[in-house]
Amino acid sequence: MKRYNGKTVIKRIAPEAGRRILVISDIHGNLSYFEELLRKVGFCAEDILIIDGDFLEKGPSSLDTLRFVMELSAKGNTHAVCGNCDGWHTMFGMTPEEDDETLAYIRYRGRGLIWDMCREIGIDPAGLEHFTETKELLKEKYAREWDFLSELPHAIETEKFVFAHAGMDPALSLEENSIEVLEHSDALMEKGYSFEKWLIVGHWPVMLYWENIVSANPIIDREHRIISLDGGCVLKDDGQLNCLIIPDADSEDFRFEAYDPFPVKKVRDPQEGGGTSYYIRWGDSRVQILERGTEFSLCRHVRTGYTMRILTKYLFSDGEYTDCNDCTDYVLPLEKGDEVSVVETTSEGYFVKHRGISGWYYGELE
Ligand SMILES: [Mn+2]
Repeated sequence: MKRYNGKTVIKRIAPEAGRRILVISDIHGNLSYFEELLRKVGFCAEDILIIDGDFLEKGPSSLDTLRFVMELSAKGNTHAVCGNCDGWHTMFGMTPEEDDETLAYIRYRGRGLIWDMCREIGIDPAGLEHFTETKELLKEKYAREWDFLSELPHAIETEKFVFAHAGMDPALSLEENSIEVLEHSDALMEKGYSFEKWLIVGHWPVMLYWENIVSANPIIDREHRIISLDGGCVLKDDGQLNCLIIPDADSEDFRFEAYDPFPVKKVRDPQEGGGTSYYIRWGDSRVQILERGTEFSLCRHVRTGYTMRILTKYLFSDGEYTDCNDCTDYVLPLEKGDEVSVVETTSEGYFVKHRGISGWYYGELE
């Protein structure tokens, strides 16, 4: 694959003092989350908006999201960087054999930019045998979109900040970093890197950095000057879309807002919470079912031996092995009157989020 060939492109901007810089990453075709979040932060013409990559794929409306990002960018105060899910223009440099691989990938995903484009012009990707001819047709029909994607920088730099989708190697200058490192470094915060300028990334859902609890809030690491933003919107059942708010081009007084679509309710009974808990997550989600029930099943996490009751609908099996969606048995400490957003309502209790942290609540809601 030639996905990451080519020269690293850096865009430099100099935001004027007094303007907010808003940063959102990993929208993943979830246009409604994006629009709601912009409303929530009061996005306006005075703000600078950085879209920190991966605005496409996985969610329901990639093409509409792309068009909205293009529309915002045309106004001059929005700047997008390319993420590993956005660079579809690179498919035009590929061979017919590679096109078949692309088609297999598109089919495996079942949704995304290419599906949206094909559907719009009346083609069903599921009915295609080869992709090359369709690819050429898409090239012609969507010239504006390809131009926009191919012109996206791989990072944006200001005097104080670097915005890249996934990571950076601090031993190299920004230009010397490869496109692959900028767009596709996994688990950046586990590498032990420190940066001179603040590095602001998405890509790796922030909850994956936690051990026993699930927090979707941005992680601000002042010692190493890294901010990690991806709240797992779409990818996690309890995910959210985060917006980092930098109040001024020079400020380190970071704040954030988040949007998720879950109904907000008030806690009626206080709950102490805490205790032993574990977070079973993507990439390490193999479990053994000890006792299968219709609503919950008692499971043992294979790697750690930790046992947890998991919603049966979160379990999936390939016949041989069973895995599960991300889940935790963490019990949230809550006060009467606390606002929580309700992710799951079960016969035993509610799986809720309180200030971005997910867990169980066993009392009544107002
Ligand atoms: Mn990504």
